[in-house]
This record gives sequence, structure tokens and C-alpha cells, in this order.
Amino acid sequence: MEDWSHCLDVAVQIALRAGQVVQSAVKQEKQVSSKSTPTDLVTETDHQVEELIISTLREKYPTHRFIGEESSAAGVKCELTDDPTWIIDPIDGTCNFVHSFPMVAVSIGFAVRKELELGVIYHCFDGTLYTARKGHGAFCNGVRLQVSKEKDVSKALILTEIGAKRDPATLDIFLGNMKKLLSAPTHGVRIIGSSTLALCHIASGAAEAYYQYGLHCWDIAAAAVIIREAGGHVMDTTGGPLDLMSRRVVAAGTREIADCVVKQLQPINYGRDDTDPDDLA
Ligand code: 2AM
Ligand code: CA
Ligand code: CA
Ligand code: CA
Repeated sequence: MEDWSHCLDVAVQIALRAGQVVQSAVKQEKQVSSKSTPTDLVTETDHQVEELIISTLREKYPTHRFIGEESSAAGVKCELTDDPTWIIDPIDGTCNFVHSFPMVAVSIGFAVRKELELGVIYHCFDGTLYTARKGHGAFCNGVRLQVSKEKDVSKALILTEIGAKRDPATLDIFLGNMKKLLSAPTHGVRIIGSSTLALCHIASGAAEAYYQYGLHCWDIAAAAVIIREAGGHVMDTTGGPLDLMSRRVVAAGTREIADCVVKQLQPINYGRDDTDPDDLA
């Protein structure tokens, strides 16, 4: 098995640098524009941070491939091959960033032969650093992470996110899923505006389960390694194996809670990451 620890060290350094750029940009006036819909926001900092991360990594690893949210939006093909591939979300929680709502992260994942090997997520507001390497555990600021061992869904806290689709039919399904989970019953459902940080909360045991439709491979790649290394489960919303490009996920501390969540969900259909980068596909 190849040792990718040097890649983890490099990713941590870059995530910290990227986080500094985000931190100083939060205080400045932001240039905000929208992509596929009026609620699908992007700022010049999203572009700047992605460029910083990819150019620094490319210099270190010229043969590696890169998938990044803003490059994909600009038309670079989102393709996961067997080659070592970095999967980057330069700012996760752009809408939060625009409002200075303190849930914003930089996410850097790395896959080889389509297997996720490592993940680094940096919480730009409180400076928390989540890291994991396959087979070597997950850590938060160097302290080992452990998922919740709760098996009873009636004692679970559930996290989700709202996708870019806001048409009435989609919102009905979204609210229907939430209603079913609230009345399962569970302790509650939370939406924090950052998929990667929500997933980190599953890894740390602060919540029992997470589900989402419409997210992208860059929302899940780093976090999936962190959750698995913290002892948790990451899967498709049907309960089958995770497909990074499928734009849907369930994550949970225990298989029992994951199965309960899976049973409640009605699907929301989005186009795949590798065939159609448009949120509204
Ligand atoms: P972003 O900030 O990197 O765009 C809340 O909006 C969370 O969902 C954020 O983590 C956001 O990532 C992510 N997200 C972005 N587009 C989405 C979509 N179409 N469906 C679901 N989640 C999305
Ligand atoms: Ca975005
Ligand atoms: Ca994201
Ligand atoms: Ca983003």
C-alpha cells in the first residue's frame, strides 16, 4: 500500500493558507455573483482560493489530476479516473461566507484508483482542522475523532442541507423528508449551510446522521474519509455503496441509524457530477 502521508502534510499546509485567505476576505467587501440560479452564489474569493490550492498542488504533484468546484463550473470536465486526483471545494458554505455566517470551510480530498485516501477540512471561522488518512484515523486539531455510537433513531440529531433547486415540487419532497425524520421521532433536524462541516459533526459525534441530495463530489470526498476513519458509515441514500458522482449521500455514526434514515427518504433527482455540472440538470 502506497504511503500518502506526504500528501496529507501538503494538503494541511495548503488548507491553512487557503483558510487565511478566506478569513481576511470575510472582513472585506465581497463581489458576489450567481451561477445556475439566483441562490447559487459565487464570489471572487471562491475562484482565488481554488486557484491557490490547485496551482500549489500542481507544482508539487505535476502528474496528479484535479477536480474543483469552480473549475468544473468554468467547464473543466469533472472526471474521476484511476489517477491520483485531488477533489477540492475552495469555499464550502459560500452563502454563509457572503453573510459572514460562521460556518465556512475549505475542503481538500484525495483519491487514488477511485478510492478516497485522505481528507482535510478547515473551518475558517474557528480555526478547527479536521484530517484523516485511510487506515490511520481521523483527527480534529490532532485529537482523535469518534462517531456517535447511538443506535436508537429517537435519540438522534439529524443534519441536512437545502439544495439549489427551490421549485415547489422539490421543496415539497425536501420538507416531506424533513417532516418524516422529525416525526420518526428524532431529537431534531439542523441545517448549518455547510455540507462539509455538517459531515465533520457526524465524524465528531456531535450529530448522529446526515443526508443530502444535490451535493457534489467536492462536498463529500474529504469528509467521507474523515467519517469512515472516525468509525462511521457513508453511503448512497438507498443504503447501497457511495457513488461520489451521484450527488446524494447518507452518513451516520451507526449502520442502525443510517438504515432508519434511508427508509424515510424520498429521492430528489439531480444530474450526475461527471455528466452534467449544471445544478439544475
Ligand atoms: P457550496 O457553498 O460549496 O456551494 C448549503 O448550501 C450547502 O450545500 C453548502 O455546503 C453548499 O456548498 C452545498 N451545495 C451547493 N450546491 C448544492 C446543491 N445543488 N444541492 C445541495 N447542496 C448544495
Ligand atoms: Ca457553490
Ligand atoms: Ca460545497
Ligand atoms: Ca464551494
